[in-house]
Amino acid sequence: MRIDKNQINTLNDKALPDHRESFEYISHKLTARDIPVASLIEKIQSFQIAIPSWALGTGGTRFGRFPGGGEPRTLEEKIDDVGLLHALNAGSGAISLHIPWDIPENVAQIKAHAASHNLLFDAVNSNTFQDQPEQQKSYKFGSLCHSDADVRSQAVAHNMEVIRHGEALGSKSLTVWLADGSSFPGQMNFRKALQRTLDSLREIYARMPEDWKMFIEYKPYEPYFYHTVIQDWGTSHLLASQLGERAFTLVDLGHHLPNTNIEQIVATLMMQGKLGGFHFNDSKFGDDDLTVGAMKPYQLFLIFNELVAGMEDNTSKNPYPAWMIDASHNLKDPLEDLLQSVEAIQLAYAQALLVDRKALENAREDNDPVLAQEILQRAFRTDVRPLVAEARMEAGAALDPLAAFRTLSVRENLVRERGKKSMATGL
Ligand code: AOS
Ligand code: ZN
Ligand code: ZN
Repeated sequence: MRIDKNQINTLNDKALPDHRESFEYISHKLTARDIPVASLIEKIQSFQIAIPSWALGTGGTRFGRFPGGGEPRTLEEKIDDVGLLHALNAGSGAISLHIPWDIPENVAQIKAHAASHNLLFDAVNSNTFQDQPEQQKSYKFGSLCHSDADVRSQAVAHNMEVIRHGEALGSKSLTVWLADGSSFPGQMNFRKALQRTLDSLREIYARMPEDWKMFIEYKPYEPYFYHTVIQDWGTSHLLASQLGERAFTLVDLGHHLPNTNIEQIVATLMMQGKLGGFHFNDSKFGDDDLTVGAMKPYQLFLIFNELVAGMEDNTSKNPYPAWMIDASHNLKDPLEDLLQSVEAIQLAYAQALLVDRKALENAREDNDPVLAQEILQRAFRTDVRPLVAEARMEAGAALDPLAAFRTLSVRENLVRERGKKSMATGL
C-alpha cells in the first residue's frame, strides 16, 4: 500500500486548529528569546534518520517471536515499509541494508523503487556473525579475528561483496559490527585477536572505494560473554585511527555498560573528528534495542546536546554523522515503534537546538553549575512537539504520524496484502 498525500491532508486539516494554537504559543515564546523559528524548522526537516532493514519485522527474543502479520517478505516490501514511514513523518528518508539478508537481485529496479519513495541507501552492513548455507568456513570462533587465515579471508571477501552491493545502490559507507570475541577466560589471545582484526580491516579499508567511509561499531559483550574484540569506543577509535581518515567509530546507544557517560564519548569522538555514525535505540539493561527515548529521554537529550555543539563548533572537522536506528521489536508493531523512535530523535534534536550555547559557555567558564544545569533543563523541559509537527506538516507529512498510521489502518492493509503469517528476515 502507499499513502496518498490527500489522505494525509485530510487528517492534518482535522488536527489543524489544535496544532495552530500550540504552535503559535511556542513560536511566540521562542521569538521572544530571539530564537529563529523558521531556521529551527528547516534544521528539523533536513535531519534524516535511516531505518534499518532488519527492524521492519518482529525480532523477538531467544525465547520466542510473536509476529503480528503483514511483515515485508522481500527487499521491495522493506523499501515500501520505509516509504510508508517517510510518507508519514518526512524524517526517515533512507534505508540501511544488511547483506546477505537484503541482496538486491535487480539493482536498477530496486534503485527506482527506492527513488519512487524518495529514499536513499545509507550504510550497508556486513554479516560475519552467522554462517550462511553455502559458506565454506564457519564463524563459530570469530571472523576478522579468527586464528585460521582462510576464515579471515572469507570474512574480508564478504565485506568486499557488501561494498559491491552498496556501490551499485549508491551507498557510501560500510558498517562493520563484529560478534568476534570469546566466552571463557583463556580461550583467545587478546593481542592476537585484535591484531588480526586490525589486519583484516586494513585489507577491507585498502580496497574500499575512495569516497567511502568505514564505520566500526563496538560492543562490550554478546554473543560472547567474556571478551569482545572491539569492546569499547577506545578500541574502535584505536582501529579507526590506525586505518586512516575514512575510518570512524559508530556509537550504538545500547552498547555500553550501565551508567556509561555516552554523551562524553560523543564529545570525545567529535573532538577527534572520529564520530562516523549512530545506532539509536534505548536500553535499561544491555543491548535491549528498545524504542528510542523510551527509557532515558534526558540522556538522549544530553547526547544531542553534544552532537549539536560538536556540529556547530566543528573545529576538528568531524564529518556529518550517519544517523541510523537499530531496533528490535517483541511487543510492538515494528512500524509504530519506528515512528515513535524517529519522533523521539527529532524531539531530542529540537530541544538541543534550543540550548543557549553562549549562556551555557559563560556559566561553565564562571564555574556556575546551577546556572549550567538550568540552561540545559530549560531546553529539555520545553515542549517542542508542535515544532516537530509543524516541520513535518510543511514537508507534506502528517501532524501526528502514529495517529495517521492507525486511522489509515496501515497494518491491516499490509496484513491483507502480505498475509497474516509473513515474516521478515533479519533481527
Ligand atoms: C549488534 O548488536 C549491533 O547492534 C548491530 O549493529 C546490529 O544490531 C546488527 O548488525 C543487526 O543484526
Ligand atoms: Zn547496532
Ligand atoms: Zn546491538
